[in-house]
Formats: sequence, structure tokens, C-alpha cells
Amino acid sequence: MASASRDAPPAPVRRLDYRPPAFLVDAIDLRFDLDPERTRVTASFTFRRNPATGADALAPLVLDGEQQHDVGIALDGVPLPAARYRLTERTLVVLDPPERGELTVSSTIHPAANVALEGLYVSSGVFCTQCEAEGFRRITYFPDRPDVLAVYTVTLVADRERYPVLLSNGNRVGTGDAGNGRHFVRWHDPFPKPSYLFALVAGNLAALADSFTTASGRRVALEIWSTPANLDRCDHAMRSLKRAMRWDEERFGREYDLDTFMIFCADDFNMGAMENKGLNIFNSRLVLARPDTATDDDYLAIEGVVGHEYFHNWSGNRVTCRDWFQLSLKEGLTVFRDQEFSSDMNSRAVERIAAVTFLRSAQFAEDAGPMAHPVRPDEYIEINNFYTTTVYEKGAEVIRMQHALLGPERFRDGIDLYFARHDGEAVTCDDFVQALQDASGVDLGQFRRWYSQAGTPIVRARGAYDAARRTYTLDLEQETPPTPGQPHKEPFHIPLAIGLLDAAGTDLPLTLEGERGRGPTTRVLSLTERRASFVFTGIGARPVPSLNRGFSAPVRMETDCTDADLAFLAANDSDPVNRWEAAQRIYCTSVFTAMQAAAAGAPLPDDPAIGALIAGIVADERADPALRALAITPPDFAYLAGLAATIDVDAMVAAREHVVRTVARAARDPLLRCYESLRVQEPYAPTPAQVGARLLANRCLRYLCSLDDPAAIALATAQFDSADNMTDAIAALVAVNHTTSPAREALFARFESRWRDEPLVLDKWFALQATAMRADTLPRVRSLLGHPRFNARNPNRIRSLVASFALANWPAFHVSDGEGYAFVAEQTIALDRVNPQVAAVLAGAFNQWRRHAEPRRSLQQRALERIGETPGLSPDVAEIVARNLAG
Ligand code: 7ML
Ligand code: ZN
Repeated sequence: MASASRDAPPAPVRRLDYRPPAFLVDAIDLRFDLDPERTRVTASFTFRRNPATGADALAPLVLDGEQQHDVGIALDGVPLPAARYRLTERTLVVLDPPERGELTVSSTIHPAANVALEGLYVSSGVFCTQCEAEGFRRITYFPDRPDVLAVYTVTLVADRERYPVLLSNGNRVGTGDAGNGRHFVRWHDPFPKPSYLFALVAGNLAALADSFTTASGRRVALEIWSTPANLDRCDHAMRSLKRAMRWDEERFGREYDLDTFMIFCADDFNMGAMENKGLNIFNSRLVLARPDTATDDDYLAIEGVVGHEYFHNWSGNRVTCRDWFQLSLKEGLTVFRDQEFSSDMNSRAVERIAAVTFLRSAQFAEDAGPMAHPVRPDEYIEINNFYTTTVYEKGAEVIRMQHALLGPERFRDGIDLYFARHDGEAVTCDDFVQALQDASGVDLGQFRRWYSQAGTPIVRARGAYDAARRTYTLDLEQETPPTPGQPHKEPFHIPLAIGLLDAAGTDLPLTLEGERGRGPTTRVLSLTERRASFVFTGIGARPVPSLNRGFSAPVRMETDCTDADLAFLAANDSDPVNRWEAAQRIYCTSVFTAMQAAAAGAPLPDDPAIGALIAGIVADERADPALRALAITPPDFAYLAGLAATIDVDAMVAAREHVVRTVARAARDPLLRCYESLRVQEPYAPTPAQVGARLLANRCLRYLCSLDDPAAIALATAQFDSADNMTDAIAALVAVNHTTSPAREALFARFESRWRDEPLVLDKWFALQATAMRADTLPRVRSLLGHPRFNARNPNRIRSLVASFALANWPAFHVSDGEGYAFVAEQTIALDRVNPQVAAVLAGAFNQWRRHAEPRRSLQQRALERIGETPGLSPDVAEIVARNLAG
């Protein structure tokens, strides 16, 4: 919706400009007269001047508010004369306010017209809210900043027929009749909270109910609210919630604190989910699951996200952020916690490899582009653009490194001290590190640079064996490339876990020069200087080093490993992450060799090594199927592109395809045998054993189908026909997705007719077509925009069809005539008028433009300029474009 505020883009907000609030709010009483067209909101709150702000003793009372109509203001019950306040597009300023008082502000808002899905809006006929980061100011006037914590009492009034269920944060403290067919429910949340954690839900809903008894014996009512038709798909989320609650007690000693915990499942939601106190709101795709509608990946994602939002109750809600620059304080820590939860529930190695894969594909790219920023950013124009993989996933790595440096016991002491010291406060990343340091005695002074310096460090390693002295010397060197605004980097404190393998593949004890006794077989070296050497003693023969075990530090390793060393590590390393990593490096070498040939216009070489490696992994029946599946997965385009000096999409696509086909030919028989031996016979369950077996079988099927071989396509068709679960059905479609076989069209048509009335399932169908590596993908995507079940206002539909084309289909998005770019630019511009947050995600598809070879570099630049020239652009998209075109 175009509004006056769009023509004057807001100035950047800077971290160092932080000032404590001039006024505090102790309690707020909110009343909503709910109506989709016009909802009246009345907020009464007690304010008092903040004793902690000496210099600002005369500052006015400034409230944030956007898109508020018919505003009425009273101070201590008396209407405020116009001379006593100023109302602007974004603020309400009370001039010359008393030291303390009660302000009452009434305003009207339009939930049904709210298509940006920020603030109060209507989704499938249900009222719901999204306030993080700055959505509360679209609901009422308030100091909408996370360091103002208040106790909320909320009264919801609505038509009883249409909105029988009325939910908000905390405990239900009253209900009753409101006349005219309306009723009310009152909620009270005893925990002071920032406005971004406020939530309300109102509609005709049903709940899956359960309960949980905490370690101290309190009974907590659990409710998952959704439209009645979806109730039979909520049980996996409920099981996940109970597991998360138990896990947080056992692993972190954290108990739930209210009498009720509710989840509402929304069809229209910009993000994954939201941790509102006592009333989490989830994107329905991260709640609803049934074996025939959800894949193994969906089941695992639901468990992880239910955990993530639940864990925020301590890491985020009880202890919150002072300002939005500290976002990683809660998000990095909570991602670390959800990763640990998933590791304990499933396979630790599989979880770690998945996290590393995502980090290196997405976050390393962000760190190498125009959006690079520190885990604790220094400035932003639109905070919504900083819910990034750097803040989340790199932030989690920064927590993980501190865990490695302290060890599990001292880390737990540090976390306990952090929660005890800061319960009920809004704090900074520095406060967090200080608590870990104070509890452990470990000096984290230099370590803090991980919060302030952007960029991915490169660590170069060189090993030298001295047979006469029986020593092995490891020389390490670190260097971090410049990022926007940070031309020079100081060295990081890098915790590098390493091992040394002897010729039999056995881990050697690691004893550093000057130490006595036998050291452990894996140890964490602290690299703090630009260069350092570590000398290991008592080494009887040249060892093979296993570096950055478990991916202990988020760095790019450059080693002098030979191909033989890598093959040896892929077969023998006791660390499963590095076994996988060695196989990936062999894969990358093969692709890069083919890429050089492709770029030179030479015939692509058939590398026998990669075929033999994959055949060996596939045939190794003693090894864990899930780990075998990950080891044979080709590196994705984003990761490969990050390894290249300049990106040549044609050569990269041709080379990767070539290596995949080489593997399929060379390992055909083992792939087929493996596929046939792994079909799961028991009824569907998302257990690690079944998930692993399906994953490996389906990876094999994909290789087999990559040759367009009719026998392989027949296998996929048979799998589709007989599948009793969505994982195997989708895997069959994935396997034939890039082929030109007529069977592909038939399977896609059958899938559509079976699932066209299930939006979340049809999203998978949209996404597969949008990611097909076929010449007709762009026209296909264009015509699917007109599909009767496509809805250009629903973020899940847009993500499935448009965002997966832009962000996950390299050959089609980067088609050399620039048509893919033109399409995404046009979609970004159109969407920006509806939903700026999701539009900004689309605009991010161009973030790597400077790294591409011509003509794609200029074509992308032109697409960005075209977006940038559009009048009335949102600050969200404008910031992405400006950062891309700067410098
Ligand atoms: C990360 C979230 C947001 C944005 C959820 C919104 C959240 C902010 C919210 C990991 C797992 C699930 C969701 C998210 C995510 C981007 C990602 N506070 O809880 O962080
Ligand atoms: Zn979060």
C-alpha cells in the first residue's frame, strides 16, 4: 500500500546511537473491538521518566505508531489539548509530559486491508498478529522498542459466532458477554515483556489439547489451535513440543513458567514462526504434518522449529534484546539450542552436516556479497532485512565456538549465570559473553571480534613431518577478506578441533611439544594470531591431518591435502563431519576440473575417481545410510559458486551435470542394488532409521534417473504409484523433474489432481516446477502464476513458485538472455506494493551479481537498477537495491 512515508525513506539507524528510553512503561491495558474492516484499539499505560537517563531529563514522551486513524489521546483521564502533543506520520510526541502518568490512546486500524502481514491482520478469516520487529506500532501508539518491558492485560471483544475463540498472551482471567452478539475474553501476562512479543488470535478455531508436567511438578496445559479441518495434522507438533519442554529441563535446567502454552497455526505468515509469550504463532507449513501430506524433511523441520520457538521462552523472552542490533543475542543462541535439540533427538552427525551445508551455501555467500554484516550489525535502514543467515546461523556458530572453548560444563555454568543475572532484562551480546567469561574464567576478550567483524576467515594449513624428531608441525595462517565498510580485519580467536590419523586410519594421541603424557585424540587448538605453529610429539610416521573436526569454526579451510589424503579421510576419519567433508572436496575437485574444460570449450573429462568413490560409499553396507546419502550428494550451485573466482554459470551447470552423470554411469549397479535393498517395509514413521533409508534410496534413484534411462524412470513411476507417504512420492517427482521424459508430465498431472485442494502439498508441486532445470521452466512458472490455486498474496505460494525460481534454480534464473532476471525484477516490483518483507527476499536473488562473468553481471545490474528506479519503493527493497549498487 503506497503511503506518504514511502517517499522519504527513513535514515539509517546506528548501533552506537543507542540511548536508553526516556520513559519506561510498567503496565499496559489493551482493549480491542475486533472487526475485520475497522478495529478500535484502546491502550492505557502508566509511564514514568527513566531514572537511568540523566541527560535526557527534559526529553518528550515519544510513541511509535503507523497507519493509525481517528486518534484520541487522554492524559490521566483528561483529553489532551492539541497544543500538548504532535502527531506525525510515524510518531506521537507528548510535549512537556509529567514525570509519571497514565496515557490513553485510542485509534482505528484496518486488519482486512493489511496485506503486508505485519501488525494485526486477517488470515483465512482469523485475526492474528506479527509484531517482531516493529509491527506493534501498526496496532497502537507505544514505545515500540525491545528495552521497554511492560505487564500486559488484554481484553478482546468480538462477534461470538464468527470469533468464538479469543487468544492472547499469558493467562485467561475473565470472559463474558459484551452485548449485540459480542463476547469478550481478558488475558493477563504476569511477565513484563517488550511489545514485539505481544500476540492476539481470534477466530473459529479448534484445539488439540494435551498437558505437560514440569520437573518441579507444575501442570501446564498445551494447546495447538488451527482450523478444525486440520486438527488431525497437529499431533507431530504436539509430540515435538513435549520433547522440547523435557529437553530444555534436562539439558539446560529451564522450566516453562506459565500455566498455558499455546500455538496458533496461520496460513498467511511472512516467516517460519514467532515466539510470542505463551502464544507462539506458526506458519502452517511448520505445524501440519500427516504421513501422506508431509515429507521427512517437513517432520524434522517442524520438530526443530517447535523447539526453536519454545526455547525462546528463556533465550529471548525472559532475557531479551536491548536493541535490534543485538538480535543474535536471542537468535544465535536459540538456533544453537534448537540444533542441539535436533541432534539429541535424531543423529548428531546428520544434523551437523546439514547445518554446515546450509551455512556454507547461504551464509558464506552472504558474507562474500554486498549484504555482508557482522553478527551484531552496526547499522540498518530496515531491520526486517537483518533476519539473516549471518545473525541466525553464523550467530549459532559463534555460540558453538564458545561452547568448544569452555567445554560443556563451564558453558552450562556460563548460561546459568547469564539467565540468573539478566532474567527480566533487555541486554546485549557483550553481556552474554561477559557472563560466559565470568562463570568460566576463560578470557573471551579477543573472541568478541566474532560479533563485530564481518567476513568468512580463510585458514591455511600446512603440515610437516620430521621423522628424525618424530614430530609433526602444523603451520596455520588466518586471513579475512574485506567486507563493505570493513577494509582491514584483526585476527579472530579461532577454535580449531583437529586430529591426526596414522596409516591404519587410527587416531593418534595429540601431545604438544612441552607437554607430558599422552594427549587426547581430538583437541581444540586456539588460533589467535595471524600465524601460528603447533608441534606434536611422539609421532611415529607421517600422519594425515583431520582439520576443523565437527566444523568447529565457521571458516574456509585451505590445506595441502593430496587427493590420496582426501580419499583416505573419506574412508577412515573417526569424525563423521570430516569424512563427509573429504568426499565433498573430492566431488568439488571433479566438478572444477570439468568446469575448466567447459569454460575452455574443451570436451569434459570423465573422472574415474569420483565414480569409484561414490560406488564405494553406496556399497558400504556397514555405514549409516543417512551419512552415506549425505556423502554422495553433489555440492550445490551456491557452494560451488562460492569456491569460484568468478561465476561462469554455463560452465558450472554443465560441469556439475556432467559429473553427476559420470557417477550415475560408473556406479550404476551399486546404486541400483542399494536402491532396491533399502525400500522401507514398515508403516511410515519419521524415525532416524527410516528417514536415513529413504534418503539414501532416493538419492540413488536421482542418480539413476539423471541419465534419462527409461528403466530408471520406470522405477520412479513405480515408486510414485506405490508410495504410502509424501517423502517417497515427492522423491519420485524430484528424480524425474529435470528429465524430458513424458512420464514426468504424467506424474505431475496426477499429483496436481490428487492434491490441488491442499495448499501446503500443492506448494511442493509449484516449487518442483520452479526448480526444474529445463528450457521451458520460465514460461511454465509464468503460466503457473495464473493457476487457480496460486495466490499472489500468500507468502507460502510466492516462496514456492517465485522465490524458489529466483533463489534455487541457477540455470533458469541465470538464463543467458536475462529473461529470468527481468521476470524476478518484475515480480519484486509487483510484490513490493503488497508485501515488502517478502519482496525484499526476492530482491536478494541478485546479491551475487558482481561475482558473475559477463553478460550476466551487467544484466543483473540492469535488473537491480530497474527495481531501484521504481517510484514508491518500500524501505525494505530500497535498502537491498542500494547496498547492491553501492561502491
Ligand atoms: C529461525 C524466524 C524469523 C525469521 C523465527 C522470525 C524467529 C523471527 C522469530 C530458525 C527456526 C525457525 C524460524 C527461524 C526464523 C527468520 C527465521 N523471532 O523465532 O526467530
Ligand atoms: Zn528465533
